[in-house]
Amino acid sequence: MTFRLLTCFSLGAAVMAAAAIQGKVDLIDAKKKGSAEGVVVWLEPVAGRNAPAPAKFTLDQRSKRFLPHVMAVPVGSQVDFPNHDPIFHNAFSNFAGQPFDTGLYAPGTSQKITFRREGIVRVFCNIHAQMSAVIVVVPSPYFATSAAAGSFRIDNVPAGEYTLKVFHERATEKTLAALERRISVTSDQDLGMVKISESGYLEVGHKNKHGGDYPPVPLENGPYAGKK
Ligand SMILES: [Cu+2]
Repeated sequence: MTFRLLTCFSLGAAVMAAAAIQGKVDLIDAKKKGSAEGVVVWLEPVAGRNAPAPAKFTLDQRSKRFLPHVMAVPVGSQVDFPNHDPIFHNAFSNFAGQPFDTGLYAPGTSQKITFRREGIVRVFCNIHAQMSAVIVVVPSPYFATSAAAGSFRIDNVPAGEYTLKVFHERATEKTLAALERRISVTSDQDLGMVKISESGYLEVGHKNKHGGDYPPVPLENGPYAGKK
């Protein structure tokens, strides 16, 4: 009997040690209603740090787009940027976060970058002004990216105290800072609706990697044309 009780207790503790934290983001005050996809939510332990468990990720270049547009990776992760188009592409960032530049690379080839610092990395292509992506480098293994309907779920979160943090591309830093809150994880938890205001967000253009303007017609038909 004692043995059985102990077994039950251990099992219960094991289940509680890996909780699922879920919720839904709701984008409000938007100038035009967009998809709720691509909001990154993560949990940072209040005391100490949990090793972020770096892994390999892929950010595709396809039809002159970066896919997915927003991606979260733990610190130390490697991101591959395969070029699936018949033209040259580039990937660079010169914003806060981690600056990098892959240089131009040919159709069917790939470049990879390892992100060693947490932060928001805004990624562009030096030839195509319309290509952009955001890599959110998080210092924690507990993160999720919202689906189109806004739902997110972070699995395998050990019991403990955490700070909940949120990144949304169309929210101001002030809005995002105000959304930070402390949560206690003891078992599976539904955070309910996380309302994120897009008020005050201004879309600003970006320069090419030299800090200059993009030419009105991409240079892809010139020296950067791929094999036809
Ligand atoms: Cu490009």
